[in-house]
Amino acid sequence: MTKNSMLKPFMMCLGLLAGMSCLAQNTQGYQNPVIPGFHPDPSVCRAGNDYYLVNSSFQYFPGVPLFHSKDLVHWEQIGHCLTRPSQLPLHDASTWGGIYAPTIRYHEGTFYMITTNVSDKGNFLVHTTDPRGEWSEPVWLKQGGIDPSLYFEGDKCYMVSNPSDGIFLCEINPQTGEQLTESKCIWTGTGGRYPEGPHIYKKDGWYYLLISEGGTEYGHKVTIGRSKDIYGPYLGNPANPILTHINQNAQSNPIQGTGHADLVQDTEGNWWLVCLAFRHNNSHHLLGRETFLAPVRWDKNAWPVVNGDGTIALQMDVPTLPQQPFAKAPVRTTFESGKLGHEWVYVRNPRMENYSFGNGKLHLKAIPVPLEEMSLNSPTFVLRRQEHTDFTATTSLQLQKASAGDEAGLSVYAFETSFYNLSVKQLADGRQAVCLRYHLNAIDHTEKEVILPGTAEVRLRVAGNKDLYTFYYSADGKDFTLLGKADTRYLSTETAGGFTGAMLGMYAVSASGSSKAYADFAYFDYEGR
Ligand code: 6LW
Repeated sequence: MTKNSMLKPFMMCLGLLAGMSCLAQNTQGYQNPVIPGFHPDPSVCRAGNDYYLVNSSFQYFPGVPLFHSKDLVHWEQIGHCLTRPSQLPLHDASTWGGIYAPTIRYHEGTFYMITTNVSDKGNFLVHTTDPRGEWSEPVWLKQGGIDPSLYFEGDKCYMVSNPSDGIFLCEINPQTGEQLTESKCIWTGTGGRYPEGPHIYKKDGWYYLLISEGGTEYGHKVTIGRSKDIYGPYLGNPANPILTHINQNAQSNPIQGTGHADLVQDTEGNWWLVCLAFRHNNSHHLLGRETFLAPVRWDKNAWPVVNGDGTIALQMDVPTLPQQPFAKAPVRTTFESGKLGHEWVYVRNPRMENYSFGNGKLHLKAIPVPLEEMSLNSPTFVLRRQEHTDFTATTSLQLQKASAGDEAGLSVYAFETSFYNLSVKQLADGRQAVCLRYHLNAIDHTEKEVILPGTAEVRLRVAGNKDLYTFYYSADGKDFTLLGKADTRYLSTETAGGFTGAMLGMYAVSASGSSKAYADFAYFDYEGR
């Protein structure tokens, strides 16, 4: 055997490996959901090489989380569109109120976000030239309904929404909000209930109108019509729905409720769709509606085809843009910087005087607004989304200057009617106890109350899996003691209801208005698996 012939199999092997790595680059694949946890009603736009995405936010403040991506697969939250009470009065909004589906569009250097505040004056838009900065004051719009969207063509700006059982179109002035033409019904869809979530696109001389039908539960689907005239008539795609998990081909898919979609063309000319869906466990879903991504084949003059057969998967083995992931979020939130990251929100409009920072801690003033209060009031409560089915969250707090009945702790919260609270509570005799309470509609149950050895700092922990939340505490900072377990399904959308999803938060509640109680939280750890 010559030296060359000995080297040949080695070289072939190298060649094969190189080929494989080249294949791997073109077929990188990705994991759905691309934005996990309560992130419904996604809308996406492209500005140059950058992509921006928004979600609905209901009763939470700030409103409309805003994400940025370079590859449509990895998303980083860069802020919120609605950061001031003047943009987002939440009155007595609960999970069914506040901010419904938004749309984001980029036109000639300006970003527009249009949405509905169902607890206030309805439809409005805000705009900015710097999406990482402040957005404008609301520009209020006359055309009603939910799910407003914008379509720009030349110097014209069109608005669509669903004021009644159909999609209505009008022309507006996006600077003043003035409605320039009469609202006209342009499509009612294919007969599914709740035709909503409309978006208009223009391609190959056709106006395409993408909508959702069937409602946001298991019957959800995405349909599309097209017309040569923006005012219609729109002809439905004979292959509608273009995305749904309602049929046999997705009956055992862990993803259900696919709908409420938006389309975007990437820098390489390929089309993609973002949509909402949920991941269920035995027909219960806990994390709310999440944001998913699917590739779209959209040939000239043809109808768009979503991921081949109109279904999506958790593991998507499809080519993507060159992937540009962001650094993983740290497990620990500390409070030294004196401000909270973009993942933290409040229920309704927070009373900021009840939140402060000192000695590296988050200082929460206990006020007599319990988490179950459904009113204009905002409890002292700061929350983040539960983004993983399996997770652990831990915080460390000290309740101080408390009167009998005052408490502070860690909440696993669906909304006012449904939460589990793990707290440190002040007793009448001056001692403190750690307490596990279930609040599930008419059921209000204290599962366990354990007297603490003193009034020093206490660590509280909740660990979640698909079936159970398990609650622990530690009075010595070393060993954790099991306090109790609770079924996840009571906080699920199917049981608790709601448009949102499970949240984890730190709170402080006083039993009376005269208390001087407060709690200092040293950190908050969230570790998803
Ligand atoms: C949203 C509507 C919907 O406005 O649910 O699933 C409503 N789609 O389009 C609330 O998210």
